[in-house]
Amino acid sequence: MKAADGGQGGRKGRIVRSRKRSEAAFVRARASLVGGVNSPVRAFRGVGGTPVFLASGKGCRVTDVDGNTYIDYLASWGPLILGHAPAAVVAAIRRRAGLGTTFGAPTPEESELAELVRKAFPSIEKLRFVSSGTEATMSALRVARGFTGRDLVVKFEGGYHGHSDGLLVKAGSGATTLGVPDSAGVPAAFAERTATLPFNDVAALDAFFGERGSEVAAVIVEPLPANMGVVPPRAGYLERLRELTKQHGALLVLDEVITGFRVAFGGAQELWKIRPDLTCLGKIIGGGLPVGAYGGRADVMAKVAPEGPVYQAGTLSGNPVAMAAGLATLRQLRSKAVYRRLEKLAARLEAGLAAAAHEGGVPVRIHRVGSVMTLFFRDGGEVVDYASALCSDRDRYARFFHAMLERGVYLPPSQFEAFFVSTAHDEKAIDQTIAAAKEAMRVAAG
Ligand code: KE4
Repeated sequence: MKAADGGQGGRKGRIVRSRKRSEAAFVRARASLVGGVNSPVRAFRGVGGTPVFLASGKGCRVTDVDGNTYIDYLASWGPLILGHAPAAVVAAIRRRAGLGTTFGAPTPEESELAELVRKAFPSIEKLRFVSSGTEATMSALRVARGFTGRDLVVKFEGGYHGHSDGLLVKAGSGATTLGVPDSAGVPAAFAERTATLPFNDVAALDAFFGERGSEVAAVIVEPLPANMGVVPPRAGYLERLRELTKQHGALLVLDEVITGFRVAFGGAQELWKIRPDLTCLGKIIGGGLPVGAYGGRADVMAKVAPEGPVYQAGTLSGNPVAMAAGLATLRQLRSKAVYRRLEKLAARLEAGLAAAAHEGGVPVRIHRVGSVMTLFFRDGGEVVDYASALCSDRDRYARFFHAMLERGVYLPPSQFEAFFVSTAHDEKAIDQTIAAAKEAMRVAAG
């Protein structure tokens, strides 16, 4: 996609000087790293232009290799609910690393973090730490298949659960069908074990379960989808999903990799009172280091090796330094005041962005739950699922993204991701963001 001209358009308020070092760093990176990045979405393909190479972060701000500073709403795609390099987390990492970084043997910190997770998520009776959200969801579905003896898994269009083969699937023709691979290298046989339904469509759920409910091992769902942009579930939708899975002996797997400890200390299941059979966690629980987790009903998790026949393992699972970072992070989230603060700041940002769009005559839809939100450049019509999210104006988002970047605000480089507010943001940073948005909306209007 060619670079958007957002940064070149409206010049007012631009503060970013040059990004020559990022450009040089990108040339160098591409010589060794595929696409110059270690995860595709970082390559700015969704917005065009050269990715910004970052040098450091502190609080709610990051600084790039050219010395430009930005107010950060990417938050590393979600983990940094306390902002960058929070003192207590850095101290915990330093202290633990000095005692040895990994043993491949059990350490007490793993039990400490597991107990904290279980306190926040009463549905998690037993769990296992892994090193990414992908590992968590992949393992949870293997356990669900092992426990039920069934093969079929259901996911939703626009739902993203990491890059394991069985989950890189999109619906074939029609909205309810056997999946076809969404990536080269995924055998059709794998994809055929995954059905894909449209999100927020109860009729589609009822029809599918009416026909094939007895074959379903598990349904995996982001209770608050954030990988098609943030699309809240309609009232009663998750409850119906819970009823149908129970009725047909299928397991309900909530993928709370983003929402866990984000929308509430106990995630979306606390907010919306849904008790799943299994939960997948990641991002925040590692406090910025690689941690994922899956867990839930003790009778289901008893299937996992070494207790049961479902194998799952990992050299760095439960890594003591990552456990220390996770513990230091979650300990700071235990007070309700933290979530009230996040709500206040995020509501201020939402209102300011809506006002900026209105002032600029730009139609938008803003979806927000707590400190996670998406600003859809959607002209008319609701965004209730993947199909309607795809109707958003990606070029307009790209112009807005670059105009904000030029004004010192770092947003996710894709219309179909989420902004995150952290406890390190304050009213001043939010108001600076809104001032930049007022100008960027004029650029976005094109
Ligand atoms: P990881 O394997 O990237 O740790 O987690 C996969 C995953 C699982 N479930 C949900 C709901 C997720 O959002 C993710 C990963 N999120 C993406 C961005 N939304 C990570 C960014 C990237 O791929 O670089």
